[in-house]
Amino acid sequence: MRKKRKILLIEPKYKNKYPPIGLMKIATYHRLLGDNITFFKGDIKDFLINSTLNDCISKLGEISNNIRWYQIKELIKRYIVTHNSNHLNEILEYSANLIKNLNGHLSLIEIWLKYYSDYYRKKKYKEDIIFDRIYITTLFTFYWKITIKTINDAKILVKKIDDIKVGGVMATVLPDDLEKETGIKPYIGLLDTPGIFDDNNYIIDLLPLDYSILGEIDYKYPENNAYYGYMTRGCIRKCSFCAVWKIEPKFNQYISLKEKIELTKNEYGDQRNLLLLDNNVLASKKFPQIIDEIKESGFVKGAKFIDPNYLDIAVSNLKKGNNDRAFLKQSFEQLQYLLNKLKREKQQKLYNLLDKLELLSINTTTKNNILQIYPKIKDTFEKYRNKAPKLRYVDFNQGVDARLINEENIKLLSEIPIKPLRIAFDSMSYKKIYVKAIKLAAKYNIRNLSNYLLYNEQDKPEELYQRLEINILLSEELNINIYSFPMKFHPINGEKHLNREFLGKHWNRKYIRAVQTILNATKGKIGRGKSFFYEAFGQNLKEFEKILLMPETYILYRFFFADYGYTEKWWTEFNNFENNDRTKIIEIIKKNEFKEFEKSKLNTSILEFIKKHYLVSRENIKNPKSKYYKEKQKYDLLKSHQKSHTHLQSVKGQSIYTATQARLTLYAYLFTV
Ligand code: B12
Ligand code: SF4
Repeated sequence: MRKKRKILLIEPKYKNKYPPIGLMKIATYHRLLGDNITFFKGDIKDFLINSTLNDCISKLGEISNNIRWYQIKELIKRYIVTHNSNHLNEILEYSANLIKNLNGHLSLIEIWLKYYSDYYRKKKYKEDIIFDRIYITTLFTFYWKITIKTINDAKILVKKIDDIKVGGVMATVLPDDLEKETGIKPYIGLLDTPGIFDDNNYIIDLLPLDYSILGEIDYKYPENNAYYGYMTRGCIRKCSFCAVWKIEPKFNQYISLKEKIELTKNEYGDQRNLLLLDNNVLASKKFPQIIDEIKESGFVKGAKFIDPNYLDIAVSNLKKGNNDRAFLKQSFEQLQYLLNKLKREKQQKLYNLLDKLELLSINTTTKNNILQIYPKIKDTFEKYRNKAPKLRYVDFNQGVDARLINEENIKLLSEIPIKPLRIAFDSMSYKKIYVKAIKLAAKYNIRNLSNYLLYNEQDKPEELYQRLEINILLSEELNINIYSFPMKFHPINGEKHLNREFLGKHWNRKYIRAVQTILNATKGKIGRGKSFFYEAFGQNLKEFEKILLMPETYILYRFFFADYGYTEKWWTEFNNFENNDRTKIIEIIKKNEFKEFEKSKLNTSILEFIKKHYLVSRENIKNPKSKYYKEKQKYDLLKSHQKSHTHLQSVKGQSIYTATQARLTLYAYLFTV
């Protein structure tokens, strides 16, 4: 029999919305081969300290099992990392108070604590923590630094560098740069041929996802209750700003999904939504089949989802020995859920049982004890688990191509619970096509749209305003909800492609900050609501430009600065400058560096103006000693009185959604920042 291999899957410590689908497929592949898999998201340093800490705690547990070592986990960790004798004494004191019969236990505890601290600090783990193979996924190119560091740090965890496999989006877009920095030749593109890593016939790209690995880590992906997949691959186009044609060069018209959904459902439980990452699904000639299969997989209009019994799923996987680490955690979380649901005596009874079986902390939870408690509580769990039905949605997350929308395919899309429908509006040159597409969607009663608006590429700032306004006006005219999702362009190669600092030729640092300041306050999207839009972005292009030039803090706390007269003073003073001076000021503003500009070439009135308005920072608003802080406190109080008054008015039925309310809504948004 082939030896079980130790496999480590790593996702670097960047923030991302979706789970690492590539690694989930690789996990399935190695599970099919019977290997041992560990998934980790984070820095290698954290990985090393956590595994040393866990080994240390289980050793201490062998010495004395009546101490809850996990309760002083942080203290033990601090000692391991620092070797500080104060921490050691604290742990020993804590232990002495709890061990009834000391009998040499304390010196054993001390020996092992010192051993693990030495082990970590002198990097002795180098000999022990060796994996047969490590897979590291990569995503956005602007996460370059953190990704390269993770790859280089992971080298101590393998015998030879060839045992590290790197792939995914960034690795495919920048393979040469990656090899230069790490000495590792990455895998380019998809794992869509057999025998890539071993001598067998599995095609990794076609395997179902292993959802269980997600339970091994604490990071919660914002989109975490969905089937993820592709029903097509690649794209028929080659837009200059896009990396898809490098990552998925062949356009694959149809990839079946139903069977994978069934498998996932049986192994890991039903998922609520369907999240499809297809780049250009409407380009597929098999689009009608795609829609049919989506429906057959349970995603018909009005379909409801009920959470499966997560405890049953966890226990059945524990019994099969599928990923104990993840399913122990899932069982523990479900028991905690039940404990919180129960009341009074029932709750106390369960508490006592959990206490007896050491199931009150994840660190003492064992498979045996879960399997022991399960028959005793399974009926109660079934009774109390959440069974509230929720609507299911389908999301073609990358959007559909407006140029390909027609009566037939939009009708088909309207037959599944699509929410939201995403149609990119990347340039004003597509205005006609875009408006036609939106009108078709509305005709087929698709009412929720969330549309990507690329900016900072070839576009001008005013075109962003115009596209936003078109969405606002269309929402009103067609009585639909179009969310606008402005997306800042990041190049995939050339200048500044490894960070997020690229500036489009018509853009500058200040304008980008201004747009982001408004967007941050609304969580990145602009919803329906004419008055709201005009308040936030200005009544017209002229006002929009004024907002772009406005000091950032004045944008952030818009109404406070306006109502206290600061904004007006800024604007009047700005306009009072001679043309020449105004040009100089605009140059400084666009660079958005108000502390570090060449002061020597400027007259005092310009310097005074910049200092007075552009050096007012968020800190000034938060600092109790500053005049802005005091004024703002008064202002907030006044506004909260006004707000309750407006609320009263609308309750009486005198107003539904007035401009004042729109202003207050924006005000509320802006103040949550
Ligand atoms: C889904 C998606 C998103 C999601 C989030 C993705 C996530 N994982 O969290 C959302 C919608 C939020 C998003 C946002 C953005 N995205 Co995006 N996104 C994508 C998309 C469609 C898929 C990325 C993904 O998750 N793939 C899942 C992969 C990893 O799974 P897979 O394909 O099955 O994996 C195969 C291979 O990759 C490989 N593989 C994968 N991992 C590994 C590991 C090893 C070891 C090996 C050997 C192989 C391997 O094998 C697998 C099996 O065949 C890609 C386009 C594309 N088609 O790839 C764009 C893409 C990655 N996004 C892109 C962009 C530009 C963005 C935005 C910057 C847009 C914007 N202007 O706001 C934002 C950035 C968000 C942020 N964090 O700031 C660009 C990347 C550009 C860049 N510079 O890196 C892409 C390439 C699209 C494009 N138009 O060019 N995005
Ligand atoms: S249509 Fe979309 S996916 Fe295709 S190349 Fe253009 S931007 Fe990329």
